[in-house]
Amino acid sequence: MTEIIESIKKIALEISEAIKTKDTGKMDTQNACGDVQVKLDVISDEIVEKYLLATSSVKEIMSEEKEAPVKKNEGKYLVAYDPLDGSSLIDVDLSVGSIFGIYENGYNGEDIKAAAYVVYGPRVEMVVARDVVELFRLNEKTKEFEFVKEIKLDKKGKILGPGGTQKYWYPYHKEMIDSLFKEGYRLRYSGGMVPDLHQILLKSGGLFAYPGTEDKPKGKLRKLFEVFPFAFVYKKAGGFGVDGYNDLLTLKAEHYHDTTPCFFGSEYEINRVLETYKGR
Ligand code: P6P
Repeated sequence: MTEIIESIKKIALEISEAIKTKDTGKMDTQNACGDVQVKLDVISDEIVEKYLLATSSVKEIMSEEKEAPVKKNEGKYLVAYDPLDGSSLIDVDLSVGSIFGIYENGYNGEDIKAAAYVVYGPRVEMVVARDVVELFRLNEKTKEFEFVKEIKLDKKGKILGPGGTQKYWYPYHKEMIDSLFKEGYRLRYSGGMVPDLHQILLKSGGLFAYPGTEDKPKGKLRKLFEVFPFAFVYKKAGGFGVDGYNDLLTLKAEHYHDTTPCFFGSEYEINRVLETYKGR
């Protein structure tokens, strides 16, 4: 596992350099999820593949950008990753990220054994979740990731990231979001899952919601590459990740690019979600 984390540090260094120097333009292609690709999506995916396939403990890699996994004849772990999540935000200079789920024997929620993500923002930061959740920050001079602190969520927070197209929210979901704002929650939503969830972790609490909607009943965010890794991080940080009804890590992936409604946050906010969705 340590070997994979060390490879992710090298990946993060190379992607952060690419973001600063490479063309942020769009391709005329779509990825396996149907998202329009930017050139940096392809470049980042190539960087991840290079390092993970050279990591002996990695048996298979599955990219959000691809239809199928790349398999090896050695190794123990399966790594599902989103090489550059929120890449469409790069050309407006907002923070983006890379997300890694480290699995064993399969890609269901129960199979995830560790998770990591990288935020490419004013600073490059990396969070690694194994038994605990650790924050690292890139020292731009030494090019080393330095340990900063362990991340723990409080039982309640103050910020709220309400994703999804509001026009298509179910009425009971809208009522819940409105009631939280009436309680004084502050709107914190950039459209980048990685910085949005990183902010709630570093502010020690709150709620991020990407619900099922009338136009997308199964939500938008992908189980293997986005949802299960962050559900693992939040759980290890003392928070919760649910689909409105159940712990996200009890879910199965019906196919590589399966999606689910998802809510990540502290105890108070997640209890509100479960109360709202109960019986719906
Ligand atoms: P919307 C980025 O495209 C992404 O996959 C996540 O990073 C982000 O949380 C979500 O989509 C934003 O979606 O519908 O608000 O643009």
